Order: sequence, then structure tokens, then C-alpha cells
Amino acid sequence: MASAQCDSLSPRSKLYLKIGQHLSEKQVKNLKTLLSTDHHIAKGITENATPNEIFSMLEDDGKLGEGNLGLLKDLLTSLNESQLAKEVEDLERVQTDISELHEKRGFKVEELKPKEGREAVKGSSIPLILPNDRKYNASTGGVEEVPGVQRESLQVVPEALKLLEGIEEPVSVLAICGPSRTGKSYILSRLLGTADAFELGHRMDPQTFGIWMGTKVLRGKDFTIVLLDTEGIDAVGASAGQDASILVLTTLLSSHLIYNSLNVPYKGDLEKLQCFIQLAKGVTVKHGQKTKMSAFREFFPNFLWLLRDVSLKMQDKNRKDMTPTEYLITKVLRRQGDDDDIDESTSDKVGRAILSFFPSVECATLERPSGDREVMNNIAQHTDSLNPEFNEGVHDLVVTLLLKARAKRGYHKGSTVSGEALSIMAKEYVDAVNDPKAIPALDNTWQKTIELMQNSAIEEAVQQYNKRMEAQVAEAQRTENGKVPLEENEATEDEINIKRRQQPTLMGLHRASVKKVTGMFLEKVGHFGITSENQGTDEKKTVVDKMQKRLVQREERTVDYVAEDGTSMKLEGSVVTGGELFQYTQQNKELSKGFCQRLFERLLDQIEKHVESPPPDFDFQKLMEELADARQQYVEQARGPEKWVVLQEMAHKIEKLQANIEKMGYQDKITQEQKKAHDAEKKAHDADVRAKEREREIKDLLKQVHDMHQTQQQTLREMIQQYEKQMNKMKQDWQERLAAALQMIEELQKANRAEQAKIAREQLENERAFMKEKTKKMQKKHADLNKELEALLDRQKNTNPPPKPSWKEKCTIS
Ligand SMILES: Nc1nc2c(ncn2[C@@H]2O[C@H](COP(=O)(O)OP(=O)(O)OP(=O)(O)O)[C@@H](O)[C@H]2O)c(=O)[nH]1
Ligand SMILES: [Mg+2]
Repeated sequence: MASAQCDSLSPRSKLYLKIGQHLSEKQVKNLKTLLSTDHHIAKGITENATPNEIFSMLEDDGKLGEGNLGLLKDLLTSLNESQLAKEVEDLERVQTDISELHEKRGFKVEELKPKEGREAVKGSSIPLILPNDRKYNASTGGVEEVPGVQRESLQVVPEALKLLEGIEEPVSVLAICGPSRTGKSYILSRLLGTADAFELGHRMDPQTFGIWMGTKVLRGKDFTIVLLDTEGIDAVGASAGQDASILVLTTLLSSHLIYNSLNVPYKGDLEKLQCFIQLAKGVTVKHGQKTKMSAFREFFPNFLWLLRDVSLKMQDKNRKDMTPTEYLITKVLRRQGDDDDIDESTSDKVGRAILSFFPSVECATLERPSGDREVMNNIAQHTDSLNPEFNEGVHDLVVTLLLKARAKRGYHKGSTVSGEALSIMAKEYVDAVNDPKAIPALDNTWQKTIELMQNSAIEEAVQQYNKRMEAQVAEAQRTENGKVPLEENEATEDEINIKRRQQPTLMGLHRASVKKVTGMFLEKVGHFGITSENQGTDEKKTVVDKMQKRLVQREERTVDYVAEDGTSMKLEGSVVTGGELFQYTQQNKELSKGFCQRLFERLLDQIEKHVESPPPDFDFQKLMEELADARQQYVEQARGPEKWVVLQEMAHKIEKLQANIEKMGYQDKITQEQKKAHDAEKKAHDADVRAKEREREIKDLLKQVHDMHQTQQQTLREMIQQYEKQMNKMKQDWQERLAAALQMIEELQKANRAEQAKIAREQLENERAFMKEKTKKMQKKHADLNKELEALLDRQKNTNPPPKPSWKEKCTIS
């Protein structure tokens, strides 16, 4: 196997390979016998399988897996391979220990799955952002140098963005940065419960370039933790400006930033961290405006300085023990000496920048993993041979980070960032960092992100609507002999009396589809923070309106109707003029027109034959009876919105028939008076039919206005329901979080970890205050929504129907 491919394998897969290569032919045979005797796999199935294939089968059956290697250990012991059995046990312990911690805090390691139809990515990490002199090779999962290209800019890796897009829920982003070759990738891997999820280097040259993302995440109840590994600040080939760009991007994308370095830092060491001062120049909160250092706090991640290889206790000048955080803040970051000294050194500036930018600054330490060079060089394979204090420190770190993890907040208060939003933000920020004339602005980027997400949610809603409509319309139109047009609106009382098969109406299907799609849409947009208190329901309503406008556009129109006698009629009403629904109404009209024309012609065909070669007893009276009968049949069988239009269009055919009768001498069979009386009767009848048609049209239009009001009310009601759901969920989540945090504080106190207990308590108090405020705001919004609904109901009650022209009055018959 090529080494690049081998490198991207998980430690478990590597161990399977190693076992396979190590076992002799005889041992493999015994392995198969053991498996069949204990009924794990039937012998016939394993006959020609390699050990690696057998392990895959056991994984597929759930008999082997992460933290579940007991069977393999037993098998190896039975084969007298005690060394390999120990390696299996070690790996299982590492994975089990950390995964138990995850589980206790409600998290589970999960592999990110690409969206449907997309290829899975190779390896346990993938570059998210790369310098332009490197390129991602999707088939190997590795990164290659681009020959002859100088590093000048950064670029996003589409495959990684696609993975992120698949995370619809809020994300918490844990990123690590710091000098090269200080064990950043290693510690990040340990947080996931493995040892080499992120590529480690064992040479002096830097291993990680750009910003990498773990393809495994920690999936929690309320958010998913995504891990980002970054290239070392001072990596070979990167200039100071490029270091600053990587730091800017890491800071903007994360919600918890770990700065990782070796040994205890001293004030003077800050000199090298000028990129933190650059942060203020490299980012702005509001587009085009200079931002005060302290204004970043609201949006920047929590900051944890992780000191590696530290075993000494930290003490103040009176030899009193200090916590690492106290040490970092008072001895390293805070300005020392005389405050009146106007010369601020570079170290002072860096310290001030770190303390001002980040909402919380803490410090943690880890001891040196091992003194053995061999172990250090292959640290991923030696988790259990490491200094126990180091491993304990790793556990403490995992607990602290999980306890503090929060969903990344968006620009607006109360909003959160989903994986999908993060992928858009990554691209926007990279574009701004690359452009020498631009600096990333938080407000602009957030606005753009929300717009893009709203648009994509709208597109998805439109697709869903069309999928539903196409399927339902086809189903409703289907008959044994083909397809029939649908009525647009529900039948009027008159029409119900006509025996017509009761079918769903086009508008009925449309309303049901809009209702379903709106529910799904509201659920979706709720995730990306437009439910925030600041924007609240107004924006939500606007975006729902925008989506519904894509589905149907109506216009209050004065519609022209031309009566048969040439009289023009004007009608006020709400008419479907566009949106996706329009195509269905148009198609249905076409279908109705064809269907009714064919029906009419079929009914008239027989009568025409009678006129052309009249049977012996055929007279004018008979003709009129046949015509009346044909009309009755037409009224019963015609369907769809064009049925009366077709009837009107066909009227001249009937006139032609009558003229033919005159020519053929039937005229003398009836008296002039009879004809006159009959004509008058017919015209009166036609006028009556037309009047009914027009009245029905007015009713349809009134109904459409009514429907529009109903949809608005329905949307509001759904928003109220969703708001209530959110409030209840928030209340329940808070109760659970509160209980968990109290239990955690108690545990920390019991374990004599007063410092961590204090931090946890403070955090709990902050959150309690925030929740109180948020609940108040949400209750107000809820009340506002209810008021709005009441107002809408009142408005509808007081709305008079549009003036209804009297067709009989206007439609005079000459
Ligand atoms: N001294 C020391 N070395 C460590 C520690 N953890 C890991 N290492 C070693 O540091 C080397 C580099 O580890 P990585 O995790 O790749 O370090 P990195 O900071 O990601 O390196 P770059 O990506 O190249 O910047 C490996 O040989 C590890 O064995 C530690 O806590 N202390
Ligand atoms: Mg690295």
C-alpha cells in the first residue's frame, strides 16, 4: 500500500493491517477456525478472505469497532500473539477512555457524511484552507506542492466546504494555533479520542499547511463541535503577513481558540506574537469603520493558552502557588511596572491585544509526554507508554473544553452559526483576506451569509413544492383512460348539484403544498439565526413572504371580460399572475381547453350529421331538443377552468347549424312567431347561463382573496407554534444544562478543583442572566406575534368583499 494511503488510515485500520502482515498462514487458518467455532463468521465465508477482509466483516457486523476490540484481543491471545493483543488493548483503552468522557458530556464522535450523491472524503482530516502553492488531491486525501508557484494567497478547498455544508445544526469550532512543531495536531487528535486524526510530523519541517478540519466531529444535543488544526505560526515559506492571515481566519472561524506553545512563556516571549496586534488591523466589526479593540470581545472566541512540557508549579514573588491562568494574566499578559510610563513595548501591546480581544483568557498546562526519544518520535503509537500525568492532563483538558464548548454565535445577538453558514463565512473571509484593498468585516460577512442561506433555503423550498405539486397533480388527473383537467377552485353549490366526480382542486393541492413547504422552511431558517431577538419575526416574515412569492404571485387586477354581445365587463380581484403555481394553472388551462373542445365536438358531431342528412322525422323542434340535450351533457362532463370559455367559443358553431337548417327549408315548418318566441327564450337562457358564469367567476376571485388571508393567518399561527416550541425547548435545555452544570461544579469541588469550579460557577451565573433576559424577550415577541394575528383576524372581519357587478344588469342582450 502506498504510504500516503497508509498515512490516511485510522490507527485501528493500521493495526488490522499490521496484524494481517504479521500472522503466519497457519495462524490465519486457526483464526478462521476460532471464528467459526464461536459462531462469529461461518467458515465458508472466510475461506478465501485475508485477515484484513475478515476484520472488515467483523466491523460490518458490529463485532469490532472503535472502543470495541475485545474480540480481537481474545483471538490474538488464543493465537499466542500477546504483544499484538497488548497493542489492541492499548488502542481500545485510549479510544474508550476519551469516548467515555465524550459520552458523559453528551457528545459522540461521528464521521461527517458528504451530502447525498457526493463522494466520501479520504482520511480523518481534510484541508479547509490552503496556501496557493499547495493543492488537495481528493483521490489520495493528501496535499501536493504546486511546482513553480510562490505562496501569495489562500484558497478554500471545495470538498471540505461541502462536508461543512452537510452540518445543518449549529457548530462550535475549536481551533488550535501556535508555533510549528509543538504538538498541535497531536493534541487535537487526542481530543477526538484518537492519536492521529490530524497528520503529525516527525521531521523538523512543518507538517500542517493552511487550516485543516477533522472529518470526525463531536456531535452533541444542541451543537456539533468541529476541530480546526492550523499551520504553525512561523512555518517555513510563510511570511509574517501570511501568519497574520492564518491567525485572522482561525480567529474569525472559531468559537474557542487554543494557542499552543512549549514551556512557560515570559513577558519577552510575546515580542514574537505581533500577529495578535495585527488582528486589530486585519478585521473590522462594521464594514468601513475602525473598531475599538474591546469591541471585538463580543464576537471573538474564548482564548486558551496551552503550555506544553510544563511540570513546574507556578508561584508568585512570595512563593505562593498561582494557577496557570493567574500566572499568564498577571505575569505575562498584563503590563508590568509603572502605568505612567508612556512607552508601550511590543510585548505590552501583544498582552493588551490578547486581553482586550478575547472574551475570556485562560491557561492550561500539560507535562512532557515522554522523555524517550523513540516514544516521542512515534507518539501516536505509544499512547499508553506516555507519562501518566500527561494522559491525565489530556483528560482534564477534554473535560474543560467540553464544559466550555458553546455554539458559535453569529453577528446578531442570539444567532448561531450552522456548518452551512460556516462554509459560506470561510469563503467570504478568505476572499477578503486575499484582497489587499479589503479587510474582513463581521457585519457584512454575516449579512451575506444569511442572504445566501436564505436563498438556498428558498430554492430548496421551491424544489420541494414542485416535487409535491407534480406528484399530486399527476395523481389527481389520472383516470383509467388518460388524464382529465382539474377544477381550479372548489365547486360552488350549483356545481355540486351537477354529478361530477369529486376531485381535489388545483388550488387545494397548492394550499396543502404551501402549508407543508412553509413548515419545513420555517424549521430550516430557524437554524441560521434569523430568529434572533434583534431581527426577530419581522425578518422571518419577510423571508417567508419572499419564499411564498416564489410559489405564487397574485395581483389585484381589474380583469376584462368581453361578453358575447361585445359588452366589456370589468372585475376587481386577486389573480394568479406568476410564481411556480402559474405553470400548473397554465398547463391545467391548456388541458381543460383541449378536453372541453373534444367533448363539445363529440357531442355536436351526431347533431351535425342529422342536419346534413336529416332522418325522416327530423324537424326544428327535434334539433332544438338535441341541442339542449347536448348542452346538458356538456355541462355535466366538461371540466376545468376553460369549460365556459369553450362553450362560448363554440356558440358560433351552433349558429351555423341553425343557418343550415334555414337553407335546407326547415324554416317553413315553423311559423315566424314560433321562431321569434324561441329566439327570445334562447337568448334569455344564454344570458342567464352567462350571468351564472360571471357570478361564479366573482366567487372564485373572492375565494382567492379569502385564501390569501387564510395563508397569512396559517403562516402566523405556525410561527407562533414554532416560537412556543423554541421557548419550551430552550426552557427544557436550560433545565438540563443547569442540572448538568451543577453536578459538574459539585464533582469539581469534590475533586478539589476549586479554580475550575469557580470558573464553571461564574459561567453558569452569566448564562442564567442571559437566559433570563432571553426568555423575557422571547415572551414579548410571542405576545407581539399573537397581537399581529389578532389584528389580521380583525382586519379580515372588517374587510368588505370587493364590489360585485351585477352581470344581469350590465350584460344587456341586444
Ligand atoms: N515536546 C513535545 N513534543 C510533542 C508534544 N506532543 C507531540 N509532540 C511531538 O511533536 C512533533 C510534532 O507533532 P505535531 O502534532 O505534528 O506538531 P504540530 O505543532 O502540529 O506541527 P506543525 O503542524 O508542523 O506545526 C511530533 O514528533 C510529536 O511527537 C508535547 O507535548 N511536547
Ligand atoms: Mg500540525
